[in-house]
Amino acid sequence: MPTKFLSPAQIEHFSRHGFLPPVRILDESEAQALRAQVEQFETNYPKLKGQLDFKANLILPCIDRLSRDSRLLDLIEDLLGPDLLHWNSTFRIKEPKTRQHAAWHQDTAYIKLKPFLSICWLALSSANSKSGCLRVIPGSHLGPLLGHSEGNDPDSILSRAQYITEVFDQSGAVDIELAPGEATVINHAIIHASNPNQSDDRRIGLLMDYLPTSAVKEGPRDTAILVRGEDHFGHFALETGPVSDDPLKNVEHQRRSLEVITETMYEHSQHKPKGLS
Ligand SMILES: O=C(O)CCC(=O)C(=O)O
Repeated sequence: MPTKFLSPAQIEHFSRHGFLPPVRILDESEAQALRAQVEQFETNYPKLKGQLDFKANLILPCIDRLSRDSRLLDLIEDLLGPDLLHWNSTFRIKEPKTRQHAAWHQDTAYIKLKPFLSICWLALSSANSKSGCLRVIPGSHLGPLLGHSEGNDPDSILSRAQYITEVFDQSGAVDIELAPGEATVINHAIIHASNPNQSDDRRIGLLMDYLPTSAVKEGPRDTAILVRGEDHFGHFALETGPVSDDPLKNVEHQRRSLEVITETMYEHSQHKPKGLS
């Protein structure tokens, strides 16, 4: 089968190691323009920053458009096939010279989805060892799900301040350094983390979650957007993008999806999506 974006070697790397080596999705000026739009939102609506934590694509039309960008979808199609759902876009922002970080974890601890979620991690600023880029343990997506605990660390950028409670081999950890506009894709079972941002700039990552329409998620029916192809399964309730160009008008619409996520992902948790706080 001819591919649309990736070489067979890149696809093989993703299957074997659980992550894709850096690929360019946006050119640098597009990444800068997108960053400016996101920062304008933060300036205009400081109380709504939490809405970017889950389903940011339902709040910001620019993120909804990006999640449907044909460059991105060609890449994802090479990994997952032609019928694609976009489940969620999440911002992970670490301010300069802070202790904000993500402890080692596997997203499979809380996102019970088969076969797997492909998470595209797109850099909107420089993500490197100094600024605390994404770190992964190559091949760990093929290993077991390790024990996790939720925490309360205010410096954690993760939704539950979660961390792995078992000892595991970290010696093979790899930093995935990305320039603005570049991305990696990870399998959501991979062990990953990120260190504090020691640079002078913000580290802005946008995580976009994709799955094939055939994917099955445990628990009550969740929502997602059909971004390419057809859905012959109906496993997810199909939702539309933002209802308005005005982010304020989108908050109520987003709330309904966040309530579903609370039921499907936060059962027995002391946490809930920040957008509902
Ligand atoms: O962006 C990061 O540094 C890590 C984010 C992450 O691992 C997550 O949200 O699950």
